[in-house]
Amino acid sequence: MPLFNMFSVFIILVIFAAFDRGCWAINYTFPDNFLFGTATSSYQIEGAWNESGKGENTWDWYTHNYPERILDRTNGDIACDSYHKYEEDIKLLKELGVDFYRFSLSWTRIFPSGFPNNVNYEGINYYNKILNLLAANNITAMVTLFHWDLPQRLMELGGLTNPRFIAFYTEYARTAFEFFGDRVKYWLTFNEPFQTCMFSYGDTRLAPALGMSGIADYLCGHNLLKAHAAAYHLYNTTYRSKYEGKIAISISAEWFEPNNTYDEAAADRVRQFWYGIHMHPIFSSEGDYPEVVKEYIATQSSLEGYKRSRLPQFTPDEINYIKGTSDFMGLNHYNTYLATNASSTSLETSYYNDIQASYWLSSSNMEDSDTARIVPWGFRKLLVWVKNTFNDPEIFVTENGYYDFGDIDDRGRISFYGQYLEALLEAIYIDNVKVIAYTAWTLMDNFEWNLGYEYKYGIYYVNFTDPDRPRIPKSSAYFIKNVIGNRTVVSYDRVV
Ligand code: GBH
Repeated sequence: MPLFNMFSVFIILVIFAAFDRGCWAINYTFPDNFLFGTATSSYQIEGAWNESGKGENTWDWYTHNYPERILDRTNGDIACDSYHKYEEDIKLLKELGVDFYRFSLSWTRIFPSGFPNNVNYEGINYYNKILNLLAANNITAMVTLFHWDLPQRLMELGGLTNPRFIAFYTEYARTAFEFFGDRVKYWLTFNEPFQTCMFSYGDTRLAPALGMSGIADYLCGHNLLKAHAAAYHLYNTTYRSKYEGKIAISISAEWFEPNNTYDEAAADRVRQFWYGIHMHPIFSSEGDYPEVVKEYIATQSSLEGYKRSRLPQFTPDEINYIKGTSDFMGLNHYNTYLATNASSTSLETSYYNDIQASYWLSSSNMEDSDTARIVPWGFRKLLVWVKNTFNDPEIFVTENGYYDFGDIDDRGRISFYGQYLEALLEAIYIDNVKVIAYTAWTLMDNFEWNLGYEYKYGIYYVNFTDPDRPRIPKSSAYFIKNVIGNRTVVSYDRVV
């Protein structure tokens, strides 16, 4: 039948055209209640580092005292100047059509010394203005309480390694709930325990760069989990009935793929050391650290001559106190690594020796590594792993993004977002993972920590040489806007 033949030819053409467009051919649509947003953090965008009563935090201190530790010797003194330009930022959000905006509070704007007395009302007022304007624009607020800018005075007391941190943090959280709770639908207690502890206290990559791997990182994580649970319980008992918000934690989880089939145990061990260590106490039904993490650290500690494990122990009460303290799982995801078993005989105390495995991005060439940096199947595998390992939690993707070096027509970023969103849809529809929201990191180019301003993750370009810090939409901003508007991943050439 000629009609039938024409139809077949048409279908084949459609399939070829789809593959030609980078395989975004599945055409799933996002579920009706699925949410889209973008994210930023206080130190990375606000600037105004010593204005209106704000106190010094670890990143002010670190960048001012050790400028050479930042790739381009810059800092967040001015950054995107969002302290003065928040109205413009909210216009961008409106333009994109996002459901929510994830941003963080600067602790020392609210308590300049870090200690929970003497609230700085100018700081409160700044966040009030943002929250009111978001509400006026129908944009839901998602607020991170702690995105790395710790009060410097608390750092001098040992920061997160001091158990007293828990009480100071809880009072800070209480103040935030009191002042802002009526307008915040989603709270995140901490951004990324792994980066917060392993990179800042273990390694020397992020402020305060203590470099006490295998000791300070575990102490930090231990207190972080308790502080998180304390804030959760406080919200749960005192504020939830009044404000009906949700409270959770954001955990960064890269995917670790075995390099060889026999490396599966090693790859899973790396997953457990990177994020299982912080997920398991909160999201598993038994609570506490993962067995494999406890076992490897204990063995290694004893070989190194320690009388007890370097990993602190939770009491049974603490295990119960921490278990179940997150209304959903906030997940930050960027890359996929390959992992292999690596038995180390070194007796040097280090987080990395404890793991007895090594891992790497499959290409180390930063300038030309899209095949290594765009690995959508790794994202999908991660989502499935989380579903299977932690009783199928609701997953709120709180960050996902891609850096380049500043193209306005940022096709690499579009390719990244397109493919990761497709993978996410496959996880929802094929693997039945409960993914409820997606957050693009980040709204605009900003201070990328130790990498300064050269590495850019924004979907809006910011001109940092212009004192006015103008924001310009990149191609990816149109792409994201289109995804949100159409609730499906629309191919690039139909967007720009
Ligand atoms: C997040 O950290 C942070 O929450 C956020 O503040 C930060 O701006 C964002 O990621 C981007 O870094 O492996 O060579 O491709 C997560 C740690 C470290 C993840 C750098 C992405 C990319 C480097 N990030 N990594 S590479």
